[in-house]
Amino acid sequence: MIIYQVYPRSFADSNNDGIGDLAGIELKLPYIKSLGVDAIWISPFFKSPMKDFGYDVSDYRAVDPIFGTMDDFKSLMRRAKSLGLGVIVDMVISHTSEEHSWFKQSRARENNKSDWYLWSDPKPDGSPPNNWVSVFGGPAWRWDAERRQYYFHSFLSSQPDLNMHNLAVQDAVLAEMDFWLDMGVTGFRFDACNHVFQDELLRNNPPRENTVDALHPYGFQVHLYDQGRPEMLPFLERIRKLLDAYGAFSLAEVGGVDPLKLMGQYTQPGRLHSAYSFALMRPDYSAAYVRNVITTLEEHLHPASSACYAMSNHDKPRVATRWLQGRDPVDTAKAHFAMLLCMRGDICLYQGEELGLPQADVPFERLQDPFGISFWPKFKGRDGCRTPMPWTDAAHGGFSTVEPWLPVDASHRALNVEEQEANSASMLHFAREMIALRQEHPALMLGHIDFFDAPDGVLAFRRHHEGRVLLCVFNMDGVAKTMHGLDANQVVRAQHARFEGGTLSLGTSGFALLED
Ligand code: TEU
Ligand code: CA
Repeated sequence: MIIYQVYPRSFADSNNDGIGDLAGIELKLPYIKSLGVDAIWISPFFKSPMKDFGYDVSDYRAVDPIFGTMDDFKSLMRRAKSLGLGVIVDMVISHTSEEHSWFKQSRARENNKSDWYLWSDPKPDGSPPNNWVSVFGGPAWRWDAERRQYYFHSFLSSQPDLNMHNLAVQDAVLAEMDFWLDMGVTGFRFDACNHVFQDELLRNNPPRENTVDALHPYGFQVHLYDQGRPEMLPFLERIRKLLDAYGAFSLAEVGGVDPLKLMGQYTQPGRLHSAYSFALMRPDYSAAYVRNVITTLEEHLHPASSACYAMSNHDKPRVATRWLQGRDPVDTAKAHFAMLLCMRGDICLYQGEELGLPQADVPFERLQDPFGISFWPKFKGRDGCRTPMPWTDAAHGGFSTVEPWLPVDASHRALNVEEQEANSASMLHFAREMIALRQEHPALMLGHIDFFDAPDGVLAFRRHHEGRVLLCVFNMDGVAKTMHGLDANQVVRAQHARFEGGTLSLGTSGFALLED
């Protein structure tokens, strides 16, 4: 499947309040369909105090008024269905908002929900039960004056973690999924899967030796006990049984210590359909790095399974900036897009990736992301990839007439959809062409992948499917490259490339898909 991720706050604003909404998404469904993708995944639009912009859910069964109503969602679903687009919703099950009624009852030890969250007594000196720290900074334990205990939070202190060891909590979460499956959704993207379980004994994490690339204290310890726990596996099997009753799809988001290994475990038969990590969203850039990610992942996957690749999302700097390396922005964005569309399994595209949008520069005064506000300027947070979609050259990129919740970057206005539609050489036209090419070549989605030797800086692999072989070669270096003796006859698609008599010459950001 090719999945297009919509970040609802920033996609399209139907009522001009500066914040995107479900009715806005519905209006733009024909645009999404025109890209040729199979489904949309909408980041959380449920009731939420928005401390983490929807990833802090206070009611899984209600639409937050900022995004519209349940009728808006039903209408969006009907339109998507008539267009043949799937709708994947985001299930945030590692934690809720502190405003969720479950947490309020748990804090008050009501309704048998006392241990629905991870509560623990302080140490004799009053300090937290162990050394766990939160992803967003500071200790992962917060003292609750009402209950007179600490509770655990992987992310913000306003996002308490559910105690998934309790089967009643698992049942409750499965019931929330059932609610959406009943409404006919295509499936779920499961948020932060590596954070769903913690060690029941609350053992201390060991310190990490190498902390040079640590952004903040989260990187100073090995997260053996607060994430990536094996208890997740039987729970995934329970989830799968429910999904199968509806023929629904599932995609895990996996971060943490050894995400590629966890992805292999999570996608074993009987568990989830697919999983993606942040491996191609890191600043690391080289053909060798990408080859290593794919090879390692393939080694971890069950022979009957596949995973999902993504280069951008609402958490990481946009790929057009992150991997630019001083080259031509449009050519480079095209080469990376083509590379992504040649990966085995599922693909996630993030809104604006089809336009080649660079990371936006959001000034400190306009920052919204609490993660960025805490760590500025060492880490500027996630707002630079969350700014509104530029639809036209109008003020605020035609997103809304009022000032939107995050500013539209001048560089984004210049890359607006309307102008790219009018220019056949644009990134947008190229993106459509590449998506169509993948949909026409089952080898690209399903084919077995094997790498072959290439000059330094060149990523070269074959995709095999039903006796056909497709060669995919990408120059990821800043200088031209030549390869000899390639076993192919014709060029399927290429950029800055010449292929003659088995010899392939690739310029900067050059690539070629060749067939025998
Ligand atoms: O992000 C998950 C996330 O931040 C982790 O993968 C983390 O980086 C890693 O495990 C650290 O080792 C998701 C959402 O995409 C993000 O927007 C939310 O803020 C977060 O979960 C909390 O819900
Ligand atoms: Ca709105």
